[in-house]
Amino acid sequence: MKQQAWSLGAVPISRRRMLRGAAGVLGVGAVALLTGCARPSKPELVPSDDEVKAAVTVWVVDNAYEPATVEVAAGTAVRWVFDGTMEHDVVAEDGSFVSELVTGGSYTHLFTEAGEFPYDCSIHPEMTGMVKVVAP
Ligand SMILES: [Cu+2]
Repeated sequence: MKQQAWSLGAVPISRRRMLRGAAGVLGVGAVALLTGCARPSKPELVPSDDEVKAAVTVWVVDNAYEPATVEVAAGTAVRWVFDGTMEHDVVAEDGSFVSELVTGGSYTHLFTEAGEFPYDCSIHPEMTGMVKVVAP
């Protein structure tokens, strides 16, 4: 008898806790969605220069660019070949070359001006690379 009174009283409290817990989980999800949408990091896609023969190939694997640093002469192209099992992309810090997120295929960019062009993968911050373009 005594125990039943306790459990009757306890049910609404635990139910309230469960609701609050669910609201908390939903809140975290909403924040994650918002940050996902609000993330300004990925600039507009830049079409691949598929018709240009590349001077250098960079392999995009899980989770690295190999080699991470390449040097080419101005007027030549770099081709990235996607060879990982996960999606990756190539995003120049200055937005001058930006590929789609893909698991295969390739992306080519023709470098016309000398300079240093750091880039990374939009979903794997640990994936960083550098294209050094020197005067021909
Ligand atoms: Cu990646």
